[in-house]
Amino acid sequence: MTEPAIEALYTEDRSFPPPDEFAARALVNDRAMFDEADRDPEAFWARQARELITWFDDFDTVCEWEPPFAKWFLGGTLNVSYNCLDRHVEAGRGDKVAFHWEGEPGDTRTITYADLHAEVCRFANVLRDLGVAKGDRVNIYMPMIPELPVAMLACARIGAPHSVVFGGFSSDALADRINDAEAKVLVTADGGYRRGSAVPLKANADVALAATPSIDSVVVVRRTGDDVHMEAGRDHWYHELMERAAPDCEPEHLDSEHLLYLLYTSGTTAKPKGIMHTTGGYLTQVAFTHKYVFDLHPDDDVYWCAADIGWVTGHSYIVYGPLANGATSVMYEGTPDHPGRDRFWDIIERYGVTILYTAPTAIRTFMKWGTQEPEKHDLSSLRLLGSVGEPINPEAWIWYHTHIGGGRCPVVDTWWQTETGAIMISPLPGLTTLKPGSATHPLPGIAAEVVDEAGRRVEVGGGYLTLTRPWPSMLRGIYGDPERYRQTYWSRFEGRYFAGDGAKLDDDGYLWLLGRVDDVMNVSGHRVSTTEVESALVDHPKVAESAVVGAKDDTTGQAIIAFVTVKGDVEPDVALGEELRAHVAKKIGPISRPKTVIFTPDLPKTRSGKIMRRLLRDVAEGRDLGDTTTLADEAVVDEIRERAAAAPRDE
Ligand code: 7RM
Repeated sequence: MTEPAIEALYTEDRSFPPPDEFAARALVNDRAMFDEADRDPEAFWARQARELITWFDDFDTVCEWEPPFAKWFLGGTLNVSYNCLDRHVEAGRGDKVAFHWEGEPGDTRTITYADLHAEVCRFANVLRDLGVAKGDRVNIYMPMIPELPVAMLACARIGAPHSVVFGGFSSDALADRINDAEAKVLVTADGGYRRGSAVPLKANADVALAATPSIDSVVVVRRTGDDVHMEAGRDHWYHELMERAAPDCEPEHLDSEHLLYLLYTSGTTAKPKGIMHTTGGYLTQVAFTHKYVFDLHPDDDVYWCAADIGWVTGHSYIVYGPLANGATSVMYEGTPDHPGRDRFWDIIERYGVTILYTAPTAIRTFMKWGTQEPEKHDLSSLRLLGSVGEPINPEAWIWYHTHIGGGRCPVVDTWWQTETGAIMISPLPGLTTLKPGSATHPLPGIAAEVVDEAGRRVEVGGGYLTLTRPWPSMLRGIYGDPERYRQTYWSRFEGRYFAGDGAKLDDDGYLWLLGRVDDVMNVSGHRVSTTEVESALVDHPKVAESAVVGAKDDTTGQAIIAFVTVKGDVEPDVALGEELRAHVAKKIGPISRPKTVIFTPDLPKTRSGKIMRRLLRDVAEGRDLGDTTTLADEAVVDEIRERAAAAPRDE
């Protein structure tokens, strides 16, 4: 027997079949779609592409695969903005609400498909008037206001790839991304609201613009009304340009492989990678997954994806998927704790949200805040819950299911990446029996396998998660660097896309994501996943959230250091630390017992909410902090460092 790449230690026995009433109404409640896709995956995707998308010209080739480069639906032409807007208006659904938008201060706007269509056509003309032609890149640096999807869809309409940079990023990050894309126009706003104050986006952009020679024009949306510098000849107010623009704009007929957007993923140290997504395959898979994973009934559902559009989750599941499917969505500008910690539950009650899609980091924060917050509101409109971004620990899953879903809503744990473009591994809520903490199975048409160090398939147990077949919404490359694309994703295992994540298969063939393989700990020769130890900690009734790291240790190679955040009313002390160490040993075995437990009010996270274990490893090993540019809140780390210095150690 060779040592497993990652050990499988945690067992979870609870399971949840789809409730009868849910299954009865669900779009998918039998295996026909899986059978069809197994028989002929390309024919399956071709059917989805023709059913879900309107093509100007039908395609003649489903997939051209010259590893590692794929092209989908060749010969086909289409327009994403036509699919998201015109065809719904033409079908008489112009009055249907596309977005119930809510600003953080409490201002609201109701935007129908007809409204959105009109605004997008005008803004597409604005961009053309500024000299943007098909193929030119447009950068977008905006708060979560309706003009953000308008700008994206206007780009899509004229075939100008967009590059959205999350509004929380710094001037430097913005400048790097503008320069890599050589964008011609920047669309931004004076500012946006976050946790009660205005974020000065235009002022940040001005700093970036000093070092971005490709930018000819800047369009500024007035959101906060704060004074901003406007550079004569370069900067223009959105509302002034819109007033002068022509109202009608024919959508470009674009090849299926036309570049739709770039989205930069920040590697921890290296230069950000411009992930390329194209038109036909991307739209097909986001529409497909949005419809079937969320069991969308567009006439009844009010759908809310509580991510930021600056991340891929927002691109695929706030903008392109829901609009392609003609859904009614909620879009919210701000944070979940403004003005109170019940803002999400208040929004759900007021709009009658039926489907909620959010991240484990948010769920664990809600756990920390306590059940009294959701209990203030009527959440009975909810019928389905989703999770994305990190592994969801079984206890967080149960909390979400019980306290938000009232025990009646299936929870779909959806695994995917910026690079995959759309959901890859997920339950189908009317069919799949759920296990809390498992993303369950690859979707129809998707092929995933767990392999060992040598790339041999693992049937049961832990290893590396790989994808073995091209999929329609896969990244087409890294902008300007095909070699880095090959190297990063296709070189570790021959003929396989390697995602960087560990995973295990249980006895029933369910997939469990185990976190990034870079974070796997080596304790006395045992390869222990961070996720499993964290799940064992979160299993304790007093724990809300935890992050564990392996720190160098003379005896065991690495020792497990646990950073723990407790629930709202708990006072952590030395005895609780001991209790937690014992709890982990009992739950998943003595090898995984943390050497030290450090209590901390918060954990360091990226701006999209993922725990930054790398920083905690630096703290645990007493090093200077590495790169903190993607850290959401710098003060958190100082606080943790002080607590780490004071924590009792088990030598
Ligand atoms: C959508 C998104 C991708 C990384 C991915 C994983 C982690 C995302 C899950 C998950 C376990 C999940 N794109 N991840 N979803 N891990 N279960 N359901 O997050 O590019 O920003 O991140 O996120 O490590 O590789 S992303």
